[in-house]
Amino acid sequence: MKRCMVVGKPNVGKTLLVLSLAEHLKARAVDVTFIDLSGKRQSRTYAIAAAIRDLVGPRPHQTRCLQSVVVEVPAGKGRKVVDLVDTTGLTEHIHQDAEVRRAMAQTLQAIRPAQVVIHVVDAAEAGRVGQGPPAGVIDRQIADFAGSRGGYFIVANKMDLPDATRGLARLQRMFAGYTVLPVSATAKTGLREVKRHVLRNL
Ligand SMILES: Nc1nc2c(ncn2[C@@H]2O[C@H](COP(=O)(O)OP(=O)(O)O)[C@@H](O)[C@H]2O)c(=O)[nH]1
Ligand SMILES: [Mg+2]
Repeated sequence: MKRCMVVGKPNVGKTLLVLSLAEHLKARAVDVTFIDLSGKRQSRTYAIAAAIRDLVGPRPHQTRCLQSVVVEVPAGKGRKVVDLVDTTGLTEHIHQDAEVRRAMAQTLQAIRPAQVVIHVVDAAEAGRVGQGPPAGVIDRQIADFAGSRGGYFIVANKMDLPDATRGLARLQRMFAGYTVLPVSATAKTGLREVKRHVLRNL
């Protein structure tokens, strides 16, 4: 099965993007498999709305382990099965919580074998930061680490918020040479383009 990883800083909307994408692909329910740090798997079936309620939130590090959602993507006459993998937010500092540190290491290890890596950045935040860079050191590092091969692109999320348009332009300048797609996981805009980019790289 092809694997598509969704990575980025905490709170940028990775989990909501995965679930909105699953919904866009006409999944009515999602089987979420939680892969804990010892590699043990536990699955639960959610209606999309319930998954959003339980798994998305303003609290950073709500996602503590790899969460995998298997979706079928219409491709030509057939369908492709894709494992959408939601991950723990990456930060540049060494996190005080050992469980979060291990979850970050788990994320980094899973990036290499993935066919597609979606790097999510908060466009509204990028538009607000004044003179500073529109994205953090960790975003630069993710692009350097995952962007050197095919199948990598950036999602500028939260385009429904004020300042996001300016943020998008700044991100496109900072990440010149990479594809940067404007999306709102909340308003469900830009998802068709994301789907096309995922399919193109499978
Ligand atoms: N306005 C807005 N808020 C969003 C969007 N995507 C996510 N959020 C909010 O950002 C917060 C973090 O979302 P979540 O998916 O848990 O982020 P994660 O930590 O990257 O997985 C939640 O309060 C979401 O409702 C978006 O496109 N627009
Ligand atoms: Mg999350």
